[in-house]
Amino acid sequence: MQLFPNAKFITSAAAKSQFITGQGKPVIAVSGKSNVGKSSFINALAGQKKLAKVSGDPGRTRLINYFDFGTFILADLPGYGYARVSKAEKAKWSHLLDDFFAIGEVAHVISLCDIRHEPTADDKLMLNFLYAKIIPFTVVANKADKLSRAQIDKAIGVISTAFKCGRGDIVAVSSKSGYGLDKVKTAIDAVIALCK
Ligand SMILES: Nc1nc2c(ncn2[C@@H]2O[C@H](COP(=O)(O)OP(=O)(O)OP(=O)(O)O)[C@@H](O)[C@H]2O)c(=O)[nH]1
Ligand SMILES: [Mg+2]
Repeated sequence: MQLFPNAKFITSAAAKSQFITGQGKPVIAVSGKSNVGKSSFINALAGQKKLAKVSGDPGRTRLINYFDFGTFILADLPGYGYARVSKAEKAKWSHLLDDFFAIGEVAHVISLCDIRHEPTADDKLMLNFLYAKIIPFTVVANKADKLSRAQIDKAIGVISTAFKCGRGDIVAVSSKSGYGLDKVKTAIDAVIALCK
């Protein structure tokens, strides 16, 4: 299933000067800790296997990768919270992200977390950052294929408590099976409609 057909890779950005601006399309960023499945999620939305690089090796996406999704630009942000990354690398990440959000062209953030685990301190920091910057976001709880329906329901409760948001602000998905991705499309379409 291709929820967003014909998505294309545009470019990778390692610094402010390489950010994509002025495209006349809203930018939707995908954030989340390393290995949570950001790249897999992007591939699942696009219905393509190799659009974004998926890896069992956490911390692989170090750059901001931009994709043209037709009606919007999707930015795959480098994952945070990977313990084996040096202090210098972490500082680089946080400067890159500060610059990225300071440009002010981010319409919405899809904040991915792992449905099986309580949100980490870094997940909470990320959401607090978005609250502080007044950047609207949707929480997407990935890897739902690992849980039963009842466990999914319980996990959404845990995540909403941790993030101090409503259950309705969280979408449970599986980038592997496609579960819940239709709801993400609905949320994205609403963002795009608001930007028009
Ligand atoms: N079971 C299951 N595994 C998943 C799902 N999504 C991703 N994975 C697996 O999780 C691992 C990490 O996936 P990636 O998509 O590379 O994660 P990422 O967040 O882009 O990782 P970084 O780029 O390193 O930050 C891979 O082994 C994927 O196959 C899912 O919905 N279900
Ligand atoms: Mg990735």
